[in-house]
Amino acid sequence: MRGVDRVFYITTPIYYVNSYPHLGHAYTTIIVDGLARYYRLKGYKVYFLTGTDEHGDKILKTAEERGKSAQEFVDEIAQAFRKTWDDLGITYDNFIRTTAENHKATVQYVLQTLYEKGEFYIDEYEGLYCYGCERFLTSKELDDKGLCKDHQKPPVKLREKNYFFNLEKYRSWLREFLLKEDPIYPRFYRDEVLNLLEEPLPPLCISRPKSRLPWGIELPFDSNYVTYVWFDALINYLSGIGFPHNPLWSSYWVNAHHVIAKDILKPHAIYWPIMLRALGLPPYRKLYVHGYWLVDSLKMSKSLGNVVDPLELSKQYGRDSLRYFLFREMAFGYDAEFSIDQFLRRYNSDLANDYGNLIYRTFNLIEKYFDGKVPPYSELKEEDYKYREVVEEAINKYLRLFEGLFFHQALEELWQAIRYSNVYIDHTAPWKEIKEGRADRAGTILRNLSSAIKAFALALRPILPESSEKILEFLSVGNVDYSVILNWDLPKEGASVSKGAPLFPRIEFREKVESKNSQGEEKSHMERELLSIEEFRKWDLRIGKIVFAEKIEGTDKLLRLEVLCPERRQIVSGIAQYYAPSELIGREVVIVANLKPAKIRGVLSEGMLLAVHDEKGLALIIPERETTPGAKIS
Ligand code: ME8
Repeated sequence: MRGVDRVFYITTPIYYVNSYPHLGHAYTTIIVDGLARYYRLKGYKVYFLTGTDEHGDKILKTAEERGKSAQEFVDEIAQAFRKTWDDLGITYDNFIRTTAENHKATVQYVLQTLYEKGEFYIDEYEGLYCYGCERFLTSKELDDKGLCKDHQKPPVKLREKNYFFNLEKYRSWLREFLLKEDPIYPRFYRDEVLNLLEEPLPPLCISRPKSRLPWGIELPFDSNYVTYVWFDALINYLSGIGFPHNPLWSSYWVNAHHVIAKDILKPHAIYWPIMLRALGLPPYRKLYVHGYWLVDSLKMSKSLGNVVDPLELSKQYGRDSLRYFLFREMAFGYDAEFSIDQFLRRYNSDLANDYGNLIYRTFNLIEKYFDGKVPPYSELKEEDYKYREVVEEAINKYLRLFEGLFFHQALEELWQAIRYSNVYIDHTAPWKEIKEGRADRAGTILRNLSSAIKAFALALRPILPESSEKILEFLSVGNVDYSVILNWDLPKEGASVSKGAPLFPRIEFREKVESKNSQGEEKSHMERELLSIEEFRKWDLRIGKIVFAEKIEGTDKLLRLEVLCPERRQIVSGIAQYYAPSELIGREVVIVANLKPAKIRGVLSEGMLLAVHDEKGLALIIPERETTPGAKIS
């Protein structure tokens, strides 16, 4: 492999210090942390940069409002960001602040170099200036009332002499770079930028008169001006690795990756590559762009006052639970909705029910029947090989998908194998083997499971670092990397196993349930049709365990399910738009067991699954803990 491929440089945006960190900031930082951990596990030399953006008018104004000096104010909030990342266990290598001397020196070096190359010109310009955006706006950036679309405030007419950077000169190069190198992911964001590049690029005003805005980095060639906050901020990606004087910078820069949300696509996809090109430096390798976290369909942001505090969530439910939710719930590139109910639902179903249970059951059986030592393998049976195949396929898919930033799909694949593990343990029933005197058979099953659990824990180390570490410790596996992920001889025979405390105890919570009539008013008992207990008793409701699921060809709503109840029966269910077949295997659901069999699209259906349907979509009814297939519900 070439040298460049063994280093991995990754950055978050540097966040404005006009407010405290919220879940949106934490998302980007946690995703970058996950990627940094992943590449470290693959043996790369990783450099992870984050930090704070501390200049500009907005920050000066906020400091004044709080009765503080600008420096005092930025010190305080920068410290809050750093503390949040430390408390969340973020493994950054450097925290850059734009008010630090080394950053200022790099910005001035870049400004001077570009000035000497003749990239800037001075001009008198009259335009509409938005103090929120801290720049002149074009007519396209105003709404029909003449307000700034982002800030919903009228821009101010300003006439000023300033320095400008001719971006248009680089437009055709940028188009070619975006098309040839394909650096922006997901690709629809690249296409959005290509669309902007259809028209000439207006010059970028890179200065602000000091008389109007003193809080910035002085232009080295004209002390009457400071530089534009974005020009200053983007350069953090170079100053953070020691550009230009520390020779290390170039070894990292060759494999640079930036992660941002879509709000700051334009400066990263247009200004930044052009600045690098003008400097004579290669552009970044990849720009990864994610969507917004929304609350009740609105972007989570300080100005809307709908922010969620990531530290509170992690204190209450654990850092790993927060990380799991963020990786699992957002399809990278698209918006996702945050709600505490969904957070807890995800936690209970995936972490407490599927993963936590599997670990606890397996380790408990080893403690109980094998004296807490990994048992030896005896002869492996067909079902054991089949199980290994399912695990190997899921792990390979997971790693591929993770690397491509398809995090939610990666986790879905892995969970398919985790759920299947619970089916494997149920079917092979090692406790029964023990009781019937076949301890060697039980040992083989439990060793197979322990090795799969090691693979899951290792695979999940970038996402669930703390619990993975604990699980590997419980298995006496130690600090291993991805090279042993599918080694079925690890953990070693005879190694100690302890079950420890449950890693993800279930959290009881009450979901908000609405019961309203068509006028939106609460329904009274009288308005509802009432059933007698005899009528209710006619319903044969039972627990069914889904052991097979597939889409019915030629339909987009229907799935064919095979359910243990306790006998195996076939059910056709209209839930294909809400659940992938792989998500369902191993799940326990509630079924109506005494419905007359019927044919749906020619396929026999012997029962019905119960589910709720609300404004968020459809959710299956599942028992609160693992139960027995066929158990009656009353
Ligand atoms: O733009 N959903 O800083 P900023 C998801 N200083 N991510 C969100 C989010 C949300 N609701 N809200 C914020 C700046 N973010 C500049 C950047 S970089 C050279 C300069 C995250 O404090 C997301 O990463 O406004 C977004 O791009 C960033 O915070 C904006 O942070």
